[in-house]
Amino acid sequence: MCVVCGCANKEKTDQSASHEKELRGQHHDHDHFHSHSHEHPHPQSESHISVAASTGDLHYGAGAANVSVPGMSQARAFRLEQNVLGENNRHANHNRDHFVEHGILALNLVSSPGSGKTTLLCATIEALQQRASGLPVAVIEGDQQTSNDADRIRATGAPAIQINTGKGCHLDAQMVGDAFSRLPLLHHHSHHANHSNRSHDHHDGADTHADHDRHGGILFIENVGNLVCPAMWDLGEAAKVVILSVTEGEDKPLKYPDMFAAAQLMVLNKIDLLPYVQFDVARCIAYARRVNPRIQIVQLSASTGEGMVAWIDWIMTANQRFPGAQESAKPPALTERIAALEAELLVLKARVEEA
Ligand SMILES: Nc1nc2c(ncn2[C@@H]2O[C@H](COP(=O)(O)OP(=O)(O)OP(=O)(O)O)[C@@H](O)[C@H]2O)c(=O)[nH]1
Ligand SMILES: [Zn+2]
Ligand SMILES: [Zn+2]
Repeated sequence: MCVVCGCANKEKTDQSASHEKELRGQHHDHDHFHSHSHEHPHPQSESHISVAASTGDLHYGAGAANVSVPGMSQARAFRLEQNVLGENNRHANHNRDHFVEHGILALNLVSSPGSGKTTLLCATIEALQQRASGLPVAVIEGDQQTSNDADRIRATGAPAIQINTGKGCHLDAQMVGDAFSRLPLLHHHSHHANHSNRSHDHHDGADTHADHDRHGGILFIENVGNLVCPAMWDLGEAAKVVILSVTEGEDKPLKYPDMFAAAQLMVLNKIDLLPYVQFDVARCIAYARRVNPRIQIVQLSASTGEGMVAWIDWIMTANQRFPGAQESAKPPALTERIAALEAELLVLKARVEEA
């Protein structure tokens, strides 16, 4: 939860700093087992923390904000999160409109670090080149540091833009919009120059999407490896795909429910390792469905290629499942054929009018 991680915005940092100052002024003594003067508030006195009577287990997500921030009230944490996410959602809606206008299917790949997102993307791009050669595919790569993953993607021939988030633990919609405007293959405009200007608004009437090329394509967004925060950030994608590898344990959907609840598809990766690890596939699927009864599941190995066909099928038919991305994933041959038929129709109409 990013209000806590400190990646939310400057207001948060400033507020936290001032709260910390206030707290530092509140030295107080008390008489339980460590009776020294100290600087932290009593957890037990906070109404948003629930304590299990039998074990003493602490649950910090029991308040209105579902999260505890040192020095910040539940109401304030809740408000702050609403402000930050509200701003993000405005950018996300803009991205979504933009993707739809370009006929692009955008998929947001989320997982813990090392589940195999980049390996899967490289294998996916190669498989798509076989299945639908000519279908534009591009990647936005998110990591805290390095451009290693974008370099791996570019080696496949697909264009990629790396976003380094610094201390940030997730991609946000504005970052994705900025990166998308720099992706040449998916983003042909007759007004490219304007895209360097953040305040440029596609929807201000004078500058509509009418001059965009609607050639379709797929945009993969590899989020920062983090099974928690990216769940709450809408990037304008058609769907979130959560990747879980069999080395991580089958209980992850229950432990990190937000991510599995937000995803339309769970890719269970590294199934080539099943003989060597203790991992109950059926139980994992049951847990995922408990959190999200509608989640779809594909089992595969990005390394060996086993199960990849089902994943590619899912991508190629995704346009039917996500309204607004109808043009996406449509093979270019089909798009060209439709354009040719429309041109023929125009000629026929003109002839009829002449007669
Ligand atoms: N055995 C096996 N190893 C895999 C598979 N997919 C990925 N790996 C390995 O898992 C490790 C991590 O893979 P990456 O593709 O870098 O994972 P990632 O999710 O992109 O990692 P981050 O970007 O750091 O979050 C690498 O050593 C891969 O070779 C698979 O299907 N089977
Ligand atoms: Zn975070
Ligand atoms: Zn990666």
